[in-house]
Amino acid sequence: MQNHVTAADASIVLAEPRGFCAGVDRAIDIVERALLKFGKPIYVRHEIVHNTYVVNDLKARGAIFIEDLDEVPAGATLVFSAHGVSKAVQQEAARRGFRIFDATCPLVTKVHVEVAKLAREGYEFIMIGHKGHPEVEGTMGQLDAGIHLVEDLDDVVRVEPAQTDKLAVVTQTTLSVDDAAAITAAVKQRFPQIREPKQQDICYATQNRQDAVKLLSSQADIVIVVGSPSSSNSNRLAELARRLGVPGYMVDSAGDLRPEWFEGKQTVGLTAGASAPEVLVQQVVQQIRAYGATSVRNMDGVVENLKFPLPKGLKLDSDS
Ligand code: 0CM
Ligand code: SF4
Repeated sequence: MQNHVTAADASIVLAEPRGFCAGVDRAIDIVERALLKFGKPIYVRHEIVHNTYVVNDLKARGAIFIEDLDEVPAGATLVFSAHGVSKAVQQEAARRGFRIFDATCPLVTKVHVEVAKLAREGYEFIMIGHKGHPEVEGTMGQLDAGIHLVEDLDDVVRVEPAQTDKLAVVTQTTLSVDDAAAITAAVKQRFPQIREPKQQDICYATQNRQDAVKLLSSQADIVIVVGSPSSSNSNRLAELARRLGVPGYMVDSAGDLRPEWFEGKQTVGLTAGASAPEVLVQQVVQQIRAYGATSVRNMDGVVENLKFPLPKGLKLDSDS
């Protein structure tokens, strides 16, 4: 027991909301139900959500995570991850005759639908997002051409659409709300006629977790974010705390915590990305208690009640 690393009577403040969002709940539920209904193995294209614990748990229960459809045998059951897939992947999977369940978050699908609809009307797109992220590949891959990625303000200066009469902007769902607003403003300055979505593409879960970290950072001497390195939305939370002048660290599990981070700290803020399970948050709480924190309280925050319906074909006998 490493007592009194923190200040005497240090407290832990838990952000609200934190952790699983409706899209992650649904995606994990789809893999679990597929395992129960069809038996193992169930193939999953890409990590179902970007979390090491979730992926390892499903692996142990018979899920096989792949990146390339060549790795999936004929006749297999295949789940697309919450981040979505390109049209090419969708079509190739259908061509190969797999039994497919699409765990793409409905809020990502909404962006895909908007892109396809406006493209039919002759629009080109500026997409704000992180290069190489599977959601960006999936959304850009809704079209063969005419969708241009910008990652930062420099890219906005460089981007060259073929025409500017019919131009629309779309974003990845899990960006920094503030960065996305600044990049969108620059895009609008360069292309004043550009069409914006009615509602921003950044999802409610990303927005709410960032709002909560802003509040948490005003109360805490350090902010810990539970999340895996590949998780965009989790990274944005730790980055936000640091931008607000509070030391912010992301940990995949309690084992990543370092006692020296907590030396003399009075208030420890704790949150979790949309793909990080609460069990890991509780293990982190236990470890910070072992460093000397004596109390835990929940911040006030937005209550999330959203629940997305499952795709057809996954009803279980145990469902009432
Ligand atoms: O997009 P991001 O990297 O944040 O994904 P995640 O799996 O960590 O979070 C849930 C989602 C989506 C889409
Ligand atoms: Fe959907 Fe947002 Fe959750 Fe991603 S973070 S799964 S877009 S609700």
